[in-house]
Amino acid sequence: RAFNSKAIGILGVPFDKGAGTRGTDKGPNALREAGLIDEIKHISSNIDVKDYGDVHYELMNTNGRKIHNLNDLSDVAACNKALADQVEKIIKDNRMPITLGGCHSIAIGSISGVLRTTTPDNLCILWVDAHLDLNTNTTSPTGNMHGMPASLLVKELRSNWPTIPELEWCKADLSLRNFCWIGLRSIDYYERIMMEQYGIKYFDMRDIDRMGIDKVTNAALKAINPNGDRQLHVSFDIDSLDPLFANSTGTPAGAGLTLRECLFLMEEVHRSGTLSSMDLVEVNPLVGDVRDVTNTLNSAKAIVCAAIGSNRSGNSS
Ligand code: 5AB
Ligand code: MN
Ligand code: MN
Ligand code: MN
Repeated sequence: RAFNSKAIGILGVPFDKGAGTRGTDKGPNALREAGLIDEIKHISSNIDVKDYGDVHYELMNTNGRKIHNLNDLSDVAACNKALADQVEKIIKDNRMPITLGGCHSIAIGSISGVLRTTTPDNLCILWVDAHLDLNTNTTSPTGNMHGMPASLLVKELRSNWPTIPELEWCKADLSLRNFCWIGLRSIDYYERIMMEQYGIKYFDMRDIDRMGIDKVTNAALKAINPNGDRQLHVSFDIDSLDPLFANSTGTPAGAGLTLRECLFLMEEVHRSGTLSSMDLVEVNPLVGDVRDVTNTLNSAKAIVCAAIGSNRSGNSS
């Protein structure tokens, strides 16, 4: 398997219905208009990037049975189903998929697509976020599905979910043991209980204060990929950053990661040689003023570029 492929596939997911705030559907085009694709091309001469455009979806023909506390379930389910097909296709084209959100509910389709090309044991997930995103419809205080993607992807929580006909296609059965979170600082009551119950691996902002980002990064990668033989998916929520660097997002949380910490993290991810797919989510160009939006887009572009080889020490090829 080719890790750290120089061939990249960019996929826009203009979708905001998993969030309580409108506007993440404007994320992909804002990133393109800010020059993301050109910046990727400039990282090195042997990078090959293809823009697959945006995911489109049509609502499924279901009887529309309402399920408790899942806002806009039909849209979330249909969008993610179409997204999973596209991600699978990009990987079969021998490219590394990078999905541009979109709200974080799109990790359901993105990771499901990856799982059609590998086994659950072979895949590990680094979830960079202020939030845990591990709610179910019974624990969520909001019903917003961008706070639930991780729990729909893991087998340990399968029995906590009702049968959801529109998500029947989502067969992801990753283990929570293959997940590690970085950047946490806003955790719901029931999420905290689940963290303890399942012994979830994480490095929250307190850990980063104590250990520093270097030790945290390497401990996180080691925790989910001890022998370095698994492929890595990074699900990067822009709200992991401090609002100073990424204010244009719907659920900001103060006292977060600096851009420098995030660049270091993603440079290390690249150096690990294990990155095989990535999401960059929750950029919302409708939040804040022009300066906030520019700032947020610049941070997002730098994070994507660092993940695929842009290095602050310089690039020589
Ligand atoms: B994001 C909250 N935990 O479930 C919930 O931005 C916020 O993808 C979720 O991390 C934030 O609604 C979801 C209160
Ligand atoms: Mn978040
Ligand atoms: Mn998130
Ligand atoms: Mn958010």
